[in-house]
Amino acid sequence: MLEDTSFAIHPGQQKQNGQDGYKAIGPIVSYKKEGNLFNGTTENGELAIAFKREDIVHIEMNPFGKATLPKSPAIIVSEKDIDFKIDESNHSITLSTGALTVVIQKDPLLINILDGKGEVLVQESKSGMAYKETREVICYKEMEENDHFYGFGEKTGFLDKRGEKMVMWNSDVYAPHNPETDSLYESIPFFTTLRDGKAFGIFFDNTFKTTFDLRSETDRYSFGSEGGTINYYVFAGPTMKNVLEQYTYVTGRSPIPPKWSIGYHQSRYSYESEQEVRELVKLFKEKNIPIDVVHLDIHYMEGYRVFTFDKNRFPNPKQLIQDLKEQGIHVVPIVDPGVKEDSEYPIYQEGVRNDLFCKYIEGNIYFGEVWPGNSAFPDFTSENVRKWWGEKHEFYTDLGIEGIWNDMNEPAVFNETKTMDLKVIHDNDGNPKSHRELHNIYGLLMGKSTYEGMKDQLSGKRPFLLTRAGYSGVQRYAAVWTGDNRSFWEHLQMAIPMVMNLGVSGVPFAGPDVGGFAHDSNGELLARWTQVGALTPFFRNHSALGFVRQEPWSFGEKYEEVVRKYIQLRYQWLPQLYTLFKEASQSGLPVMRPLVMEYPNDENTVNLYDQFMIGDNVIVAPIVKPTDEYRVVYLPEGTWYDFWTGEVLEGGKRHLIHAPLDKLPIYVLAGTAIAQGNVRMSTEEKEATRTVHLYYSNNSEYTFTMYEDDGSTFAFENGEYLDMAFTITQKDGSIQMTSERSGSFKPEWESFHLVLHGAQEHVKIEFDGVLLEEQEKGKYSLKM
Ligand code: MIG
Repeated sequence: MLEDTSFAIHPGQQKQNGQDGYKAIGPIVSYKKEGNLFNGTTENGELAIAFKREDIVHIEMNPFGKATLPKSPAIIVSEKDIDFKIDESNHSITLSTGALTVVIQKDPLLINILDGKGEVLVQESKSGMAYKETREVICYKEMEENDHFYGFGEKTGFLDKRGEKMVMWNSDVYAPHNPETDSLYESIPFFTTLRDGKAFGIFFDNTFKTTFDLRSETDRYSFGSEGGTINYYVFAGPTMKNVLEQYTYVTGRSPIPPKWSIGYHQSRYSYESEQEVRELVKLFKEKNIPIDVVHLDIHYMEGYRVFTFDKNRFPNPKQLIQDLKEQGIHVVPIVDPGVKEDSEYPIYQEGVRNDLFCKYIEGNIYFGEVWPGNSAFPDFTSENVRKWWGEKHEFYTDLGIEGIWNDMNEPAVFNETKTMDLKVIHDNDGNPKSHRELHNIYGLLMGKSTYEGMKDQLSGKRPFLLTRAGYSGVQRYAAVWTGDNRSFWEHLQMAIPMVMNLGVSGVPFAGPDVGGFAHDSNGELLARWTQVGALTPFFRNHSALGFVRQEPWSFGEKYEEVVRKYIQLRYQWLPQLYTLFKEASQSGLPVMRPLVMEYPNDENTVNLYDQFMIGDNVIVAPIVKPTDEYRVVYLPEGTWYDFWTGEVLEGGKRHLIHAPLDKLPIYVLAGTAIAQGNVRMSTEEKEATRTVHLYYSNNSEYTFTMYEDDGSTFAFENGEYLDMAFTITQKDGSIQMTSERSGSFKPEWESFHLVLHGAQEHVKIEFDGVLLEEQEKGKYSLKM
C-alpha cells in the first residue's frame, strides 16, 4: 500500500551494496567434443555448445545438472547441429565455424564470441555466468559505449532499450501502460545489439521469469532468470536484418496472412447483439468506409462460456455470419482460456472427464476467477489438450468463422497475483513442470492449439489468429495487439516504438488498439491514430465499455472524413503491405520497421521512435501531439518524395513539415517504387487496377518486388502465386525496367499502370525491352 507514497523512497529502504550472493560456475575442469556437440565440466556445473548453423550458436551453462541444450516450444529448428573446429591453448578452448568463433577462457570461465573476422561480438564480464543455491542464474556481458539494444518484444518506452531493466513475465496490465510499466502480455527474451553499425543478437530461451538489466551498470549488462539455466543462442549478424533472419530461422516466421485480416478491423467491448452488429455494418457501408472485420467481444457468449453464442443476443449466428460475408466482412469472436465451472456445460464436462485441465500435483483442478466466474484452464502444454481445444473450434468454423481472437491467455486471473497459482503442475506431455516455469508459454501454446485446430477445419483456407499473450515463436500462429492501452496521446506515441520493437523481435503482424482502448477518445486523437493505424501491420479500432464510442463517425463530420480517408488509404496500400507480409514469411523481416534497420550507420536513427518505415523505402512521420500541425522529420541520406504532393526533399537532414489534420506525412525514397491498388470497400471486392509508382532519380538502381496470390488459401505453397521482381535502372534520363516472374497465379486486375513521379521532362521507359507509351503526363499503361 505504502509503495505508492513517498514511503517508497524512505532512506531506510536503500539496499546495501556488496555481496549479491551469486557464485561463479567455476573454471573448466574437463571437456570433450562428441560429434557436433561440445561438452564441458566446470568446477560447479556443466557447459554444452552446439552450432545450428555457421552463424548461430546454442550455449547452455547449467550449475545444477547436466547441460543438454534444452529447447522450449519456441524452437522449431531441427535437432541436427553442424560441425565445428576445435583448438586448445593453455588458457582457452576455441570452437569455430566460418562465421562464428567461441572462445572459452578456462579460468575463470568466460565465454567470448567473435565473428568470422575475429571481431568480438559478445564478451563475458566479471563473473561471467553465476548462480545462487536458490536456483537463480545470471550471465554478465560487457556493454560498449556505443551499443544500442533493440527487440525484447512488447515493451513500453522508446526504441533503444539501453538504460532499461526489463522483466519477462506475461501479465495482464489494464493500467497503467507507461514508460516504467515493465512486464506486459508477451515475453520475447530476444534482442539485437547494434554496435558501430554492426549487429548481433541474443535469444535467452528460458521460460521462467527472466530479467534483462541494461540499466544498473554502464559498462556491462546481464540477463538472468529465477529458474532454469543460462540457455541461449547467439546470432552472428552482421546486419539487423541478418539477425532477424537468424532468429526466425530458429523460432519460425509468420505465415502469409489471409488478405482480409490485413484490412480494417472494427471492434468494441462489446457489440452486444446481432442487431447492433448489423447496424454497425450498415453504417460502414452507408458512409463509404471500407471494413473487413468485425470483432465480437465477450458479450456474444452465453454467460461467458467459450464455444457458445447467447441465444437472445445472437439468435442466428450462422445467418449473421453469412450475411456479413456476403458484404465482404469476416467475424472474429473472442475466445478466452477460462472454462466455466458448470457441470452441465459440455466443454467443462469434457475437460474434467478427460483430464484436460491444469491441476495441482495432488490431482485437484486449479480454479481461477475470470469472466465466467470460477473457471478451469485447459493445460495447453500437452498435445492431446491442444488437439481437443483445436477441434472444439469446429463450433466456430461450422458457422463460417475463419478468425479467432485469444484474450486473457497470460493466463489472466482475477486475484492478487493476476495469474494462475505458480504451484500448478502442467502435465507437459508427461514431463511435469510448474506453472512458475511454464507461465510464459501458456499463451503461445494456446495459440498453437487454436491456429492448428482452425487450420485443420478450414479446408485449405488460411486462419487468422489474434493473441494477447505469447512467447518467442508466437509469430508462427498469431498477430499480436498491444493490449489495454488508453486514449492518451502518449499512448499513440508509445505504440510506434512498441510495434517497431515487436517487429524487430520477429513479430511482424502487430498493432495497438487504434483510438485507445480505455479512457475517452476524441476526434482529433482518433484521426491521428487512424493515420498511424493505416500503415501499421495490424489495424483495429477497439474501445472499452463505459467509455465514449469510437467508431469512425463518433466525433462528427470533420473527423469522420479524415478517418474515412485513412481507412481508404489502407486499402490503397494493401498490395505494398501484402508483399511485405510475404517477405516477412520468408525472411522474418518486419513490415513496419525502425529507420535504424535500414540506416544502421546513421547515428540520427538509433533512437528515432516517432517515425517508422514501411519496407525499405517509405518513411512515415505521423503527428502524435494534439493541435500540432507541424513536426520535424528526419530524412536519411538520399532524395525523398512527399507521397502526397511529389515535393522533393533532400535527405541527410531534418525538415520542418506542415501536416494539417488530414495529412499523414509519408515519404518515398527517390529511385524506388511502391505498388498501390484501388480503394475497395473490403478485400473481398475485386482489385481492378494495379499501379506501380516510380520515383524518379537519375542514376539509380532498385529491385522492386510485388507478390500476389489468391489471398485466402495455401495454394501458393503449390506454386499458385505470382512473384514479380522488377529491376529498375534509371540512367541518362531514361528508365529500363526488367521483370522476372515466377509462379502460376493469374492476378485479377484488369489494368496495370505505371506512374512516374518527379521527372521534369518526358522520360523514356522501356519495360522488358518494349518502349512504353506515355498516355498522359507521367502515366504509362502496360499489359501484364
Ligand atoms: O479484462 O474481453 O485486452 O481487448 O476488450 C478485460 C474484454 C478483458 C481485455 C482485452 C480487451 C477486451 C477485454 N479483455
